[in-house]
Amino acid sequence: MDCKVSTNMALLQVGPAQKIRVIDSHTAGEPTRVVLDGGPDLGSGTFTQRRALFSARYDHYRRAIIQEPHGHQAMVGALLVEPTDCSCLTGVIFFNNVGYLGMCGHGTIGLVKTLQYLGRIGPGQHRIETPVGVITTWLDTDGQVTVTNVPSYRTDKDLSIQVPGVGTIVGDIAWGGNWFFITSDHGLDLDMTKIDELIALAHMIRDSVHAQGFRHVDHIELIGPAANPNAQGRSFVLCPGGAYDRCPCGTGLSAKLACLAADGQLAEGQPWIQEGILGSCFRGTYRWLENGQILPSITGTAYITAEATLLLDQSDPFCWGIGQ
Ligand code: PYC
Repeated sequence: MDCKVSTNMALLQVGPAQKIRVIDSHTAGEPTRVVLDGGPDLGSGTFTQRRALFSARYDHYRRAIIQEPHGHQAMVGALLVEPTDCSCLTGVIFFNNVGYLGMCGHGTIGLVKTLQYLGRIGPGQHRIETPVGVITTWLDTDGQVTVTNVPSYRTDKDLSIQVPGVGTIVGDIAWGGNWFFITSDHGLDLDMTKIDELIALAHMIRDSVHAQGFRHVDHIELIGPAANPNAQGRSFVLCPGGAYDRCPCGTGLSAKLACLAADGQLAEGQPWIQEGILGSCFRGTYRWLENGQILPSITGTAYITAEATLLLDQSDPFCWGIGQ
């Protein structure tokens, strides 16, 4: 069969496909897929109701958009929805290979750059509604995006977690838009050459954190020294679906800032530059709120990598994704 014939046959086969239009980007190495058209209609309820509806009735869209063969484990999806707060440019619900996120720092940076790429926004301030609150973004003329996140705080300090086969690991639990167990007490180098060990250890820590009653913790953040002399720390973050965050994790950095602030190790307004496992950096600062929580701001940038139309051919047994 010559190439021309097989190409034509492929075109014939995709005729009845359902289409989902997306823009892909990466923020410091971590991918985001913004859904422009063809996603589920979640109605006009509260964000909690809409996220619950997404999960209960339209979870197959999440799987089709993020899982193989259209996506991959590390990708975070961003479904644009009408905001309920009219001061917001848009609402967004973030999702990944296993479920739904409260907030996503790198995803927000990717979303802002995507909206700029589409010509929908220019430099300046843009508010965005998420299921965990309204965030404020600032798109700079140099392409950097600063995300002023939801209020962040630490709930537990110096928790001793018994990890079978490893020993006791001491760390904190903090909220930065998602829940994190954060520890420097892991004994590993945060280096890509150790990625398999890091993933394995973080999984064991997460199982033990859950077994000790902290089931709400969905991300594990290991902290270590930075390689870059301009950075103050380096992180490795295990995401809920088992992928490691390629970037320094915006919500993880927010949670880390809450711990640094509570320990008096970082003053209000002072920058904390955190590297991720690839060596790419986010810059974080915070200000105190009257209730003792902090308001973190995270700065980074993103690059557009694709404009695509996902084709969901209903005769393809994997068109709604591989996996749960
Ligand atoms: O940047 O907040 C973040 C994030 C969460 C999960 C992956 N990245």
